Amino acid sequence: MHDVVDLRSDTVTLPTPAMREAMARAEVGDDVWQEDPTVQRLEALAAERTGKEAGLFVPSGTMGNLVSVLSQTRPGQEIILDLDSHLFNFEVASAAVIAGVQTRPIRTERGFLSPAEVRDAIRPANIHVPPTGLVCVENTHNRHGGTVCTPEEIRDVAEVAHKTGVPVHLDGARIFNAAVALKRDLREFTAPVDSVTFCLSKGLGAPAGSLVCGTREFIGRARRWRKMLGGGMRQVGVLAAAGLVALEQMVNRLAEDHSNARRLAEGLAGLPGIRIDLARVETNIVIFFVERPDGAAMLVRECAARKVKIHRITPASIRCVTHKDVDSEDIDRALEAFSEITRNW
Ligand code: TLP
Repeated sequence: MHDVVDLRSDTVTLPTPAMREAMARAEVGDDVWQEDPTVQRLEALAAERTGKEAGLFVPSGTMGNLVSVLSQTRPGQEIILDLDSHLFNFEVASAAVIAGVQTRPIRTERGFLSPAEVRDAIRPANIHVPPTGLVCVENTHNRHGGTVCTPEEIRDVAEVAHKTGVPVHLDGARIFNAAVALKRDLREFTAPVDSVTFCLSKGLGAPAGSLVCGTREFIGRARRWRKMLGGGMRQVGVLAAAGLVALEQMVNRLAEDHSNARRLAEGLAGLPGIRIDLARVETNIVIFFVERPDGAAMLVRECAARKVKIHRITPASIRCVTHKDVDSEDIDRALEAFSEITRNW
């Protein structure tokens, strides 16, 4: 039970005592000179977990995606992604501004492009058009409510892209949620793709940091781009130490967040003026619609007055994200607040 129930995002998670302990004891060195042993351990562990040759520690998921796009494409190319993807919507147009690529967003049902959609979107060799440089997949999918793409679906999409020589990047900010939800090995999700970013600072609870993984050659390029973007940090083993604890101790417990999300969603489904598709609640994200004019803003306000924080993502919809700092009593409190507010409207 917590004083404030913060369901705005899993990015609000606080480091665990084991993380703080590990951070205090971390052996460090200058990571730009590749002399930080803790960062090297984290990068090696990330590479092993994703089944890739090498890993690179970056400050954020946003930088992880950007260095991946920069390392996989050339300016003037086009990247194919889902219309609601994080990369297209919430990374400040970095792919366009910094990588100089054109984005080709495709509207999808659950956040995942089908092999046929990818095939149709890949550009033919023609003097008028930008060559396709990359296909991006986001798993789990944030704006579609934490939906999960299976390893087979990723494989089929990658097969189409690879046939025309186009690499695939996985924005796996929450890929561990996907692996835990489907009870599959992480490597099954990452094997078909050429590069992957995953985050330590969301459900896994570390204070900061993401990893980019891929071939040694790709990571070499990504390391240079990271430096250019100002992401070369020095004694950053203090952060990597928390990341190691995140990978070693915090993955399996994500199942708890998924069951809390399910309970929250089922409770919401019974309330007047709330519309929710329970079939979409597959991991730790719950998106629902408020069928009252100005209802979403009002719900955010009224919940805040009851010490429950939620996030309005459109004028009519709300996102709640469960995480390690929300327990089942907190879910009950949030549901009580929702039920009290909706009873009176
Ligand atoms: N998502 C954040 C916000 O930026 C919306 C959140 O609260 O969910 N990929 C995906 C799928 C993400 O959800 C996020 C963060 C990122 C990349 C970027 O990671 P950071 O915040 O570390 O730059």
